[in-house]
Amino acid sequence: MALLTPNDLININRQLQEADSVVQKVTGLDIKDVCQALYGTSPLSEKVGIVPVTSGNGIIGNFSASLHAITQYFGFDSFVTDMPDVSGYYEAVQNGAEIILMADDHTFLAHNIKNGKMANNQPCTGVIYAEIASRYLKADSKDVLVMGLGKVGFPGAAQLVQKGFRVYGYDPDARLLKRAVSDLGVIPLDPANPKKFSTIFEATPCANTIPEAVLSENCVLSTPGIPCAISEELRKKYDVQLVAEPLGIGTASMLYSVL
Ligand code: NAD
Ligand code: 2YH
Repeated sequence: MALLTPNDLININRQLQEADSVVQKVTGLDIKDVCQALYGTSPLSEKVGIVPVTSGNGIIGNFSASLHAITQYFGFDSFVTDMPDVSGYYEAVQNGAEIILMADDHTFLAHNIKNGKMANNQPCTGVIYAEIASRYLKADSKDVLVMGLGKVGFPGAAQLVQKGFRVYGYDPDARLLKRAVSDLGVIPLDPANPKKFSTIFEATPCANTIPEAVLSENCVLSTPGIPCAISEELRKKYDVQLVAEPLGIGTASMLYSVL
């Protein structure tokens, strides 16, 4: 399980603003609009309690502060509890939190304690990055490439299939590739015989996962994967529209999904 680092989260507001500009350029919508279209909800200053969690590898510097900045950016009335863990949860509810945000090393959840809805970061991240890719205004076809079919990639691939895209996929884990083929009808990408795509969704924890042979000029690469799936050199060479941000877009998807 890849954990975020404090470095990933430096200047989260600027990272989110830059990602929002690319999303607008690619889809004509900002991140809030995409979330609203996806879930049919919009925030009404709901109170969000952010609870630091010490278990496992412990508190990640900048994590709770970044969630605070992100929730404010999307129009929530949020606060970080002074206490972590169970005491923090108690403090959040005592102080009127309607939605709890908290993460350990394995699960990052949003729980709306008013309506009972709960969201997990991994599928919510996959779904929104895939949705952004699916809305590329200059896409040249309904073909889309999904690299990585794990906990984030599989739900993203499912979203694209459900929207009527022809989804090509690749994962070096043969079991995961087979599941995507049998459950979703994904077409396995033959690495020995690649084709070019104008729309790519990537969700792996590895760098340089996108071979040059699949890139077309001005294609969209929508990727939550950390580190980045493409080198700066290739990004520039193909003028790739890169949607990549470490925490905010996925968190927005979680929050809108529980409203
Ligand atoms: P996962 O381990 O469940 O899945 C990753 C998959 O990538 C694996 O199945 C692996 O076999 C595959 N893979 C590895 N190398 C590959 C390659 N060269 N080509 C194609 N597939 C390859 O991980 P996950 O939970 O799905 O997370 C994926 C990435 O997304 C991680 O880097 C994680 O940190 C990141 N993430 C980011 C956000 C965000 O908000 N930006 C949110 C959640 C997860
Ligand atoms: O980064 C993570 C894990 N990768 C789980 C998220 C799933 N994409 N967890 C964050 C841990 C935060 C820490 N416990 C804190 O500061 O509260």
